[in-house]
Amino acid sequence: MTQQDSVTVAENSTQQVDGVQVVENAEEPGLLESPQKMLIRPVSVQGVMEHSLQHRERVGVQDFVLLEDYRSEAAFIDNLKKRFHENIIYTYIGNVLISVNPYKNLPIYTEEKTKLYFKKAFFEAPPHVFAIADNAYRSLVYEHREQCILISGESGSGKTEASKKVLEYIAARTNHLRNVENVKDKLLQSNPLLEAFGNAKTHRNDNSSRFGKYMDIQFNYEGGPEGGHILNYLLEKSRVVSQMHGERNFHIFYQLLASSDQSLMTHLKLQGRPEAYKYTSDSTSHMSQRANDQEQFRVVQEAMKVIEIGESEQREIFEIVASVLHLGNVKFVQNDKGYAEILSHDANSGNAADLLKVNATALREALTNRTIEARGDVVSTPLDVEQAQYARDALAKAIYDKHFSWLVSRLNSSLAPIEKDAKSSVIGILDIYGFEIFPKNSFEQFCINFCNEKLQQLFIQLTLRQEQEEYLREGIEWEPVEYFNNIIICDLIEARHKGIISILDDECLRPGDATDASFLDKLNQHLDGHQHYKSHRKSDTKTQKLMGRDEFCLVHYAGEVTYNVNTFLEKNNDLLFRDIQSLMASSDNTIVGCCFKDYNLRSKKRPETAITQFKNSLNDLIKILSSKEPSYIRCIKPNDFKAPMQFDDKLVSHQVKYLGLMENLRVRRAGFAYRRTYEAFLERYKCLSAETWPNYRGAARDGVQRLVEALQYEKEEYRMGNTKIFVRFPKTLFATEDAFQIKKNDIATIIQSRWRGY
Ligand code: AD9
Ligand code: MG
Repeated sequence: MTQQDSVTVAENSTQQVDGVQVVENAEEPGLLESPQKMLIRPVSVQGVMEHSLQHRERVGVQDFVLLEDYRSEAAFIDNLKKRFHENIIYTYIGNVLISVNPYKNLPIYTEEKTKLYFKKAFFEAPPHVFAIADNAYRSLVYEHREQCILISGESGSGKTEASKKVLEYIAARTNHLRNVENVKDKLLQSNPLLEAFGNAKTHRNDNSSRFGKYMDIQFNYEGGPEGGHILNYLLEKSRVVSQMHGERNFHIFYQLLASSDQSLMTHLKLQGRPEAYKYTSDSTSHMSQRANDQEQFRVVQEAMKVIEIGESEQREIFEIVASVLHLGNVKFVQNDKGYAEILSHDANSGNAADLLKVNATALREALTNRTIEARGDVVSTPLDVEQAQYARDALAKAIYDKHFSWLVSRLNSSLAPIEKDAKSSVIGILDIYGFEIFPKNSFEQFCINFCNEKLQQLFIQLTLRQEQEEYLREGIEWEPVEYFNNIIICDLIEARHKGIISILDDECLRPGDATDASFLDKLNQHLDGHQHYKSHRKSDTKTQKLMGRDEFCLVHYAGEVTYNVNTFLEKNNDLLFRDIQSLMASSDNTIVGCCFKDYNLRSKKRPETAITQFKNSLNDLIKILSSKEPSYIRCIKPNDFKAPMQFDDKLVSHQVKYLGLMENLRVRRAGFAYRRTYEAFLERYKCLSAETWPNYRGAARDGVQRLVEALQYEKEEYRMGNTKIFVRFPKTLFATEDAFQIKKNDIATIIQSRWRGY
């Protein structure tokens, strides 16, 4: 920030950059900029006062703890909206960053802005994702505390963009260090690669991540990045075989089809048009995106090179992607016995088999028959057309899903540090799906919302813990805060015997006539009466009247969600017929072989259900996160139209609720609204007392004590901690700030007079 900016608020200006309209945002100073710096451009007393008050009127407060009416959601939203319209998308709640998606390029990530955050204390510069990144980096390097940055928010709110900014900031921050370029390149290039395979265009986001991602950046003792590790969660594999109208399959299918590499296309037996393939034919918008897909394919190939995925591996990856497209086109006809058959001239199954490097006849057999072992006898039963289609789609999903996990592990082996430093430490970044409430919610939403309950639980524990620890460290008496603890909902879902997951697993493992309906019956039997569970049987509230007989409702911390139980059992069982599994395990495509090799035909033990696997990986994640110091970025989507400058109050209010922001603010404000180190507080306000200005040489704590006495703070308004002053009410701070603005101007006028030679 220039010195001029720090006194005056820049007017908005519009300019063109690379054909994109960018709007210069109104600058706001950090709350703790040094007064000397602010003296440079004197303005009239009236002007300064107006600036100070007007500034707050116009752009709101940069930390919600400074809101006078902190319990009012309307005031909260009003503050967000004011800032949003001034192109200020970041605001704090203490050390939590709230980010509102601007849906346009703002010049706030330039090299100059990046440098503004280098080695800055949290409140020395305006709220920014870079401040979060810098704070985490400094705590890691100088205080040796492992960090994690948790990013949450609904689809399209800007989580992935924020996670990329964190990574880019860290790359820029470590520019001066030796031998890190290669690692940084790999870390940065992992994004376009994973996005190609794991992201898709949805109604809510043109580049929606369809998987959860936790990435560790590993640092050596010098603070240089030395490697990384990625954990992936629950890829939305159903997208491989069908998408909602107007949405797309994963980007890579279209990118590959748009490739201009003719020899590759011939090798993959692809015709080059998404409409020709069942799995990619639903989307209506591919023509306009073809050029972009073509360009992105080059980006993906480039990323693969950086990650050191060689040509033969690349070829195998594309063979898998192409095989899925061919599989989708495999057609079944009903033979005279009523069973499914693949016509002999159907080239699709042959193409798929060739690319998957399995025997073509064996593939046809596996797609139309099912082998069952019953009391020691192995019996092969033919499938009807519907069953065969199900088997084909299940295979396509399994291949894509397993190959995606393989890709992540391949990335990990490339990102693994060459020489792991014994003292290496990590910053983790979590970019995971936000809470989902759709008109119709299924198994996937159940998993995602369960994940969000767990993260909310962690958030509550850690925020309260941090707050409590700070009070303890500072020797200030802890004032207990009342809050809603969602552990009751986590238990409802995952408790060992009567939890929803265990009831679901019991039904999935029960031999005989278990169905989605019998699962729902069990839920109602065991959970009716629980304060967070509602069955369709009781219809005393508005929501329940709308509930169908195949639905149940959970009262999540974020609100009520009604789930439809259809396909819960099937999705949780996630079965692939054994013939298909063993065939894939025999593949000569090394990746396919590797993906299915764990399948053990002899094993009597059932594989874990989908939800149990997810629950276990989630609990592992919570353990990882709990061991680190967290920072939070809460992302908000301002409208449903992917449009700039539109702020939909109702939509935002909904997100403020389900991100638990009011609760967060209440906890943060329960004690003291504002706290700063004695040094920082004194540095800014020392001019307000004759005892500390112009020269003060004593201890900072004593200086602050004299200052607050001079300012006539009441006893109830503040506490003196070991290293910080705690101010209870925003109005106390604002009065001090206003006094400071006036004083600063007085001094400026005096200096100005001297310059003029008076
Ligand atoms: V999802 O849950 O993966 O569907 P995200 O990750 O929350 O979702 P994403 O980061 O992909 O959303 O942002 C959606 C789009 O909003 C981006 O493609 C950008 O076009 C736009 N966006 C998000 N953040 C910013 C920003 N800070 N500046 C400009 C932004 N545009
Ligand atoms: Mg995303």
